[in-house]
Amino acid sequence: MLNINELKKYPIIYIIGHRHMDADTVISSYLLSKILNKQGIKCEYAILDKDYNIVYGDYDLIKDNVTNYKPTVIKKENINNNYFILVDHNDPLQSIDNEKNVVGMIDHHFIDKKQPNYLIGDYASTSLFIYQLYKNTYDFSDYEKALILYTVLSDTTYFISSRYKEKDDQIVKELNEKINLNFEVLKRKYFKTTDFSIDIETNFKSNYKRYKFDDLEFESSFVRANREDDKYLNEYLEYLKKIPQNWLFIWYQFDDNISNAYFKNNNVIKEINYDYIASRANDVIKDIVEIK
Ligand SMILES: [Mn+2]
Repeated sequence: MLNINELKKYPIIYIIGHRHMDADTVISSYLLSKILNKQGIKCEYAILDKDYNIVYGDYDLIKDNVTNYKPTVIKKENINNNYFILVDHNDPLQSIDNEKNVVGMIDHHFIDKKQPNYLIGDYASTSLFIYQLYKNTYDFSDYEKALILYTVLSDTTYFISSRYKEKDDQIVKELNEKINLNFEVLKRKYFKTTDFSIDIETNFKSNYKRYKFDDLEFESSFVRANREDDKYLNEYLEYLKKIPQNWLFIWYQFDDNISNAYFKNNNVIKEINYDYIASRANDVIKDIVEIK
């Protein structure tokens, strides 16, 4: 758990997820602020005034189910005067772009550095990790338990991704014991592949993140395709060839459950193929850091 006495020193702390928000970023920031408020820490869940849009794939899931989401909006020019806890990412590059005002972190992505008050858990979603950390000290409501289950559905693409492990499945069963969400119904309603009628510039940047590991810096995005969308793959690879920066692009295809990762580094593109839906954070990024 985060060190409460340490955090009580600050007049107010803003809890913030990554840019281009998904369900886990939205819900983790919301939940952690409720939990820490109960423990006597003054904090609010927040977003920045720029680039804090919700990703296409999670838009309806969030709009329909996170009914009371009203984050505090922090202006970019006020970042330096405030303190932050990062959730669902561990590199300030993906949010406030300022390391020294970070006073805590809870995340589930690959990290190459360790610090006190930085909690990194090997769980399917950050919200699931938060539940595991605080379930004995905080009384999660049924509404909050449902929110946590949505984050798992989103972060594991409805339990298909390699990110979803036996340990996660146990906790999911525990969370769903009483509320009985029907995951099949939710998948039919909310699981969306990429809309390939939209222009390539927009789609190519969907699920965008920036990464930096030592001297290796790159941007990344992915699309979700059906088998019949595979005809567009070449167009996307041509686009990847043309952009100047280092880039990791992943083509997920959900009829055959395969992942094709294309990593462009110093203008050389390397391809890694997976015969499963490979988690960007936990499989692909690790492989890339090794092969670079
Ligand atoms: Mn997440």
